Amino acid sequence: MSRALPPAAVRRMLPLYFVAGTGNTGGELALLRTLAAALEGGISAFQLREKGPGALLGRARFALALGLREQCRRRGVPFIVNDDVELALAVEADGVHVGQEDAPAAEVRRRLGARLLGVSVHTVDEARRAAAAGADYIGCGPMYATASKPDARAVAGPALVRQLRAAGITLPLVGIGGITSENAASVTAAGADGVAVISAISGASDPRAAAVLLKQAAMSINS
Ligand code: TZP
Ligand code: MG
Repeated sequence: MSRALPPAAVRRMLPLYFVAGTGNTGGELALLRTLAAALEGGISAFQLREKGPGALLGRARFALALGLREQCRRRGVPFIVNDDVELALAVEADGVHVGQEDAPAAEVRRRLGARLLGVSVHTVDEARRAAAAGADYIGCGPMYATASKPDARAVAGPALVRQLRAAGITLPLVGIGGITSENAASVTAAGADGVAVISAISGASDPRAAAVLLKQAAMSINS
């Protein structure tokens, strides 16, 4: 098993992790623009999550990923691809994020080599298995009610983060689901290294300003 980076370096990528696809912004151009603004606002990682009705496929998906990866690379921010290991390898992404229903984490770890591997978890047991499979970080949620994931599980709240930490899970960790600048500090106060958001940035009228506020809120505890 070859993890990409020491945990301390991964933690530094997690304070504000922006997740989005064209379905969240209303198209490719809007996604590229939103990412540019979010990068200016200080996001620390970006995940392309291109799924759901109308998701781009094939060459259009590849071209979009390349454009987004280029923007991230210019800023020195990791570019992660949701689920699609082939796409991640094709565009030389910095990593892949998988859920419990996707390809097994250990198999993805082998295919990725030293790229970053993130795994979504909902229980202590899933977190232990993600660690054993070689995950570099875990995402857990939903922290709060979300409209961005139709099949989201029941709200677990920051209590889930506390439960994972109390059980000895030391992996770098982000909370996700319904996070805003109002509640982000509760997630990091519970023991998360950062927050992952879709709509708080993709749905903001000023995504740059939204990112600035979210990062301040998330880091008010860990800094
Ligand atoms: N996984 C758990 S909740 C969620 C995902 C991808 C959606 C997060 O979106 P938002 O808009 O930040 O609630
Ligand atoms: Mg998935």
